[in-house]
Amino acid sequence: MSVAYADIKNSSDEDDALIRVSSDAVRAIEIHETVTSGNSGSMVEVERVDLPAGSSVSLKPGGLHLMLIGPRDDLVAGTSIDVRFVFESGSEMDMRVPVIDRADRP
Ligand SMILES: [Cu+2]
Repeated sequence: MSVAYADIKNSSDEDDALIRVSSDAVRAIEIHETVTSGNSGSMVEVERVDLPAGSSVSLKPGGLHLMLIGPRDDLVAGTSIDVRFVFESGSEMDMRVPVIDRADRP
């Protein structure tokens, strides 16, 4: 399982939310959040990431991340994939994000 991170900014003056992420390079992408309790960490899928007007959110190790499900064979750490972010407002954003192998550890 591979993981990817990105910084997402809502530069409009309307509240928005990230609701879907996809890429031709993988079968599916889930938005996960790493939840740490005590010494152990686990991941939960999140349905949406709220983006109030003018705010930004960083997908980073130990927090929100993109879980790449069913990657192509040649998808390895160190490469990048084109990812489409779809927002509640209907807007879409294409971004090239680096792939990190098994970085879902908390
Ligand atoms: Cu995950």
